[in-house]
Amino acid sequence: MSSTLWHERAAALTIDGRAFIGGQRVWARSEQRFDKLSPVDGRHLGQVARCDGADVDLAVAAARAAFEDRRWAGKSPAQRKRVLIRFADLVQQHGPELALLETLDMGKPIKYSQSVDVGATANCLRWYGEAVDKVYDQIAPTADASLALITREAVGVVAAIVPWNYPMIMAAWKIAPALAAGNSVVLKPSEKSPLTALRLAELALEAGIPAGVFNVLPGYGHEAGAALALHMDVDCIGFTGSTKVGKQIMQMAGQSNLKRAWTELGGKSANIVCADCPDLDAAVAAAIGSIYFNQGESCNAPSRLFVEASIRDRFLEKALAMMPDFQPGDPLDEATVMGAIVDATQLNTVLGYIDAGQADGARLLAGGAQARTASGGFYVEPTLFDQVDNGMKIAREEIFGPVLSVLSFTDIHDAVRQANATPYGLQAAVWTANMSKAIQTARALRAGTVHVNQYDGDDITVPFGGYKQSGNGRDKSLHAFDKYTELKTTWIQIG
Ligand code: TXE
Repeated sequence: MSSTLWHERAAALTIDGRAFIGGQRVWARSEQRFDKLSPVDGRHLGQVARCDGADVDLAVAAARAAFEDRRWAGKSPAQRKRVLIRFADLVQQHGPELALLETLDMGKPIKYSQSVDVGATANCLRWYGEAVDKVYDQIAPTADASLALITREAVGVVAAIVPWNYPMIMAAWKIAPALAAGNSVVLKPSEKSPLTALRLAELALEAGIPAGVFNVLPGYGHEAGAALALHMDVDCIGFTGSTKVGKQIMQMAGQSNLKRAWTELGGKSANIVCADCPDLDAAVAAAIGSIYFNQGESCNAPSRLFVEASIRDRFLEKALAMMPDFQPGDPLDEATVMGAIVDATQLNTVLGYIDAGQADGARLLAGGAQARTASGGFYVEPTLFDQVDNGMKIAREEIFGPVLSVLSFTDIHDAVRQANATPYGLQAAVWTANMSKAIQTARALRAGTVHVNQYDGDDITVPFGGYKQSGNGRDKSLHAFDKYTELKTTWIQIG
């Protein structure tokens, strides 16, 4: 579709910013609303309900009532499967509308909203639907006179708090396994990107998920988010966001009802390219493509690039040749690969880090400034720093923007030591043709996912999550069911 057509569709959009509680669209009890502006060009998209503790009470009560009367939990796994697959089909059918909402709401290119975000969301819902009637319970190997059944049961009311970088996908990673397992869910999207979550709730109802089972509360973190994390009747919370707020979530879980708390947090992932890398062009393309994808607003972005000193010049030459491909453009143009930064606050954060990199003595090789477009909005040039030291602020802290730091090394053990010298542990990569070096390095890297000779391996079948302060628990794969189910042992005397 041409960018003119996308712009026409955008102009014709009407936004419904009301919350979704008990199957109904409602404004916040307080009547408070906030304005949602688009980072694409600053346009006013509409008003959104500013939910707080009173709305959280209503949504949790609706979710609890739905769980207790077993209108969803009581359905057979095969019935829940059929509904989730219908939900996935509806997401796909409404793909262009959802993609447009996602792009206008948080700025990513329409090309990726359609191919990545809509596709991965539908796939995630379908996969957990397909999976749930293939998971068996167990019988423990106890003595003859008794039978001990080990069964999985839904936890109950699950709160999901998600960020703005992949609003639909992050929601799907939580709600798909939670709903498949029979839980009721209250989802709080980020205040920076609440629109697709609200549409997902309508599509879920249309697919046959009963009213009350899936509720969506837009609002601020310190209001709706904190009220959910502190709620005494929420059994489990699944959170993706910053490490700072992740720590608060764990504290709030502990200070309230010790709800199960699962966190997927920040990263400062290391990408190590050795001189014996089997395909330098592929390594350059992956390093550059992965850091600038989604404007760098990805928790697993390989933001620290360690290049072996003997190939550094060649690597940088090839990397710089790729930079023009990543210049930001109109997110509603399907040719654009780098869109807008989510809002003015994040833009200033990214620009602040670029200033810090220069002040600390890193060498700015490309970008380094805000990119101005005719339409306004928030854009940053793809930025590349060389001669970065692992102790510099840009190498230590998660920037969440299109900024790559290049560090060099001469000894793989030193590269691994530096790669691990971070509080984060989400992802890492090593490029080498020497398989024993690759495996030894992969073992030594303290990260939830390690790539060898690639960076973008991703599939719903593999767990996603971090070591250390990148969080606990895992999204995706069958392992996600561990977060949203309780194990029950039932002893039966058979004498
Ligand atoms: O995240 P927050 P923000 C990192 C990234 C980014 C920084 C800030 O470095 O620059 O975090 O982003 C809700 N109680 N990541 O401010 O604040 C909030 O409303 C309960 C990494 O957007 O962590 C939103 O729904 N909830 C990350 C969600 O938490 C609270 C993705 C995430 O917001 C809350 C996003 C509170 N007190 C940001 N405060 C990743 N790893 O993918 C906020 N929230």
